Amino acid sequence: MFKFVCAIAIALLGVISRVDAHGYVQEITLGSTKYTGYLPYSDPYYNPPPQRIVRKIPGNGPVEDVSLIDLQCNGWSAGGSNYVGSAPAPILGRVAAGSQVKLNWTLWPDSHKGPMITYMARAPSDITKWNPGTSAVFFKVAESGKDSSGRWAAADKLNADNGIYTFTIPRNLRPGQYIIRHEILALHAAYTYPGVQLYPSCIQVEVTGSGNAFPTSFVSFPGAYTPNTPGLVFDVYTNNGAYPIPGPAVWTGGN
Ligand SMILES: *[C@@H]1O[C@H](CO)[C@@H](O)[C@H](O)[C@H]1NC(C)=O
Ligand SMILES: [Cu+2]
Repeated sequence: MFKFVCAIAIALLGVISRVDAHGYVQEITLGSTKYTGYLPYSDPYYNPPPQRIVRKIPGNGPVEDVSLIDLQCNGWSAGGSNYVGSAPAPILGRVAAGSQVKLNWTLWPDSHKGPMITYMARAPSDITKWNPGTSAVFFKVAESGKDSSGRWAAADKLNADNGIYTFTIPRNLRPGQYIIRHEILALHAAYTYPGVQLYPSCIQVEVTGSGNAFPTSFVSFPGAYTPNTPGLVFDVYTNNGAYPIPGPAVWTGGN
């Protein structure tokens, strides 16, 4: 159904700029512990709502304006009083530096090709009360774009891995409370800007360990991307060349 609907949407591109569908992270595995993600179509209907380690998202749709605060942790500025972008989640997960994090995405449409990018930001104090605003606090810890045989992180590799994306918390990262800001950029309409669809979300974790490494340069969300950032405009249908993944270089100091 998803694929069918999206195929139609693609066929109509140029007529329709806002297409359907999409997704979000429904489950997080930190080391060997599983956490349910924030489920936008059921969590809000429980009283009390289930406590999640993921900041609220309004649904499975994209952020398309990179100047909005929505780009930080997903959100919905247009929702007025329903605005949920970056509101802290009540709890946090626990993960040892150097261990793997697995993010389980809902079924991702094959047509929605693009990179998968992961940032972290260290909370200065209690993460359940921290909102980074427009401060430059994020550093990139992982990225995956298009490989030399033309396979994209999303959806080619993601779907080959049963919807599971994996990255590693830098081994020597200083312990503390961190936001993991993870996103897919879907490029099926990104031959011009606006067009790119960004699907960010923020997971709250306590990183444990005894490392003492920390990056020295940071970006903000919004701020890290502009309409002119390489990789935000890219024609996936005709451009067989290399894809420049948006944002700063991956910080490798912890590895
Ligand atoms: C991803 O999460 C869903 C929902 O919890 C679950 O049904 C599915 O088995 C998970 N996928 C994998 C590969 O673990
Ligand atoms: Cu779609």
